[in-house]
Amino acid sequence: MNLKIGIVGLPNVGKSTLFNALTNAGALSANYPFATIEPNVGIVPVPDERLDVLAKMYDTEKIVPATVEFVDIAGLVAGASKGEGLGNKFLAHIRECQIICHVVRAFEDKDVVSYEETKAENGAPENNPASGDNPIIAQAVKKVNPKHDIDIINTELELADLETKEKIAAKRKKDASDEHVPFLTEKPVIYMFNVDEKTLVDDTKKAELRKLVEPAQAVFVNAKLEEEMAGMTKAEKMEFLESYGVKEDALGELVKAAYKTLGLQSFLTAGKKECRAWTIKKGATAPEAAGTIHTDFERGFIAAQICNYDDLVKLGSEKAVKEAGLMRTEGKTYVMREGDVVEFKFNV
Ligand SMILES: Nc1nc2c(ncn2[C@@H]2O[C@H](COP(=O)(O)OP(=O)(O)OP(=O)(O)O)[C@@H](O)[C@H]2O)c(=O)[nH]1
Ligand SMILES: [Mg+2]
Repeated sequence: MNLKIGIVGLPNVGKSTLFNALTNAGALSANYPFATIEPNVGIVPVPDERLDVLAKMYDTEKIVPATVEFVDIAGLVAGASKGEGLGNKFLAHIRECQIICHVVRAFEDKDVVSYEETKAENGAPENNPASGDNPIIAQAVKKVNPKHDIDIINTELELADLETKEKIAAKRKKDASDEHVPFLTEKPVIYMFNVDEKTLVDDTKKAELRKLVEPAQAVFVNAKLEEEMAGMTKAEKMEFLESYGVKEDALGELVKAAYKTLGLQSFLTAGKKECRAWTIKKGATAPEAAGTIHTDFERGFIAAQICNYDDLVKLGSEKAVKEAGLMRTEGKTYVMREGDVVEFKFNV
């Protein structure tokens, strides 16, 4: 099972800058709304230092991390479902994701225009409260306004689902077959606030933003800083971030939040040939975990030989773990735990 995260948000909030930083893929990020037209897709390894430790211990030839896939689409605007902006056709790419990362601009930079701001300046279409018709409102939307921005996107996601429901209803009249439709509003959301350096370490301000989206999880990043780290080694990145008082990069933060929101955990396999991390649901049983490696492993499951990663590292080898009586043989009903290092016995 691989994690797939869809990035949504208003135009020019830093989605592509972030996508680039997350994937180092070099997607076009530019200071004009709708810089992104086609969706960008990038697959990156889930950071997991345990794999390096295991690889050393087992003198492993290959490390295979779990992966996470990011989808960056064009910015949505108020009225997207009616074709405003680039419309919402790119949302289809988000339907296949397990989770939505909603990027919200919370950084101040008068040089970076917000879409609502351009619209206000150009005079705006009717029925738009954030319009230039009213100078006071136009003034107000020029200020960074996360709550307002979040509401716009959430409304567009709801409208997109309504549209889908109508389409299904129309189709059902002809064809009764029940199809599973992954509605956008049913997907869990993580809010990623793109903040400036100051806010990054301002706990009061962060608490305020967090409150806007509770009970959803909020993460705070500075897309600009993340972008500057492209090409740095992990150690250099951490040193750079620490100089800003930050302990984790955007990828780490987001993946952690996604695992938590989706109730995921990982288990590890280790050997001479490869060390690998696998993603499973919390509460998955040993045969289900085996099934993520190969369906035959699940069908022919006999037992799992399991030790805890921390024990393994403390004692230094599998042999030592066995001698200490900490290697367990678990059966079909065993519920997997985070950090289990596993070898499956199966029969096909
Ligand atoms: N000051 C500052 N500028 C940023 C930050 N993040 C992004 N920008 C700038 O904002 C502009 C827009 O960034 P993009 O990443 O292209 O925005 P987007 O959300 O992908 O926009 P669309 O694809 O048009 O929807 C670029 O000029 C970025 O350099 C940030 O954290 N701080
Ligand atoms: Mg973009």
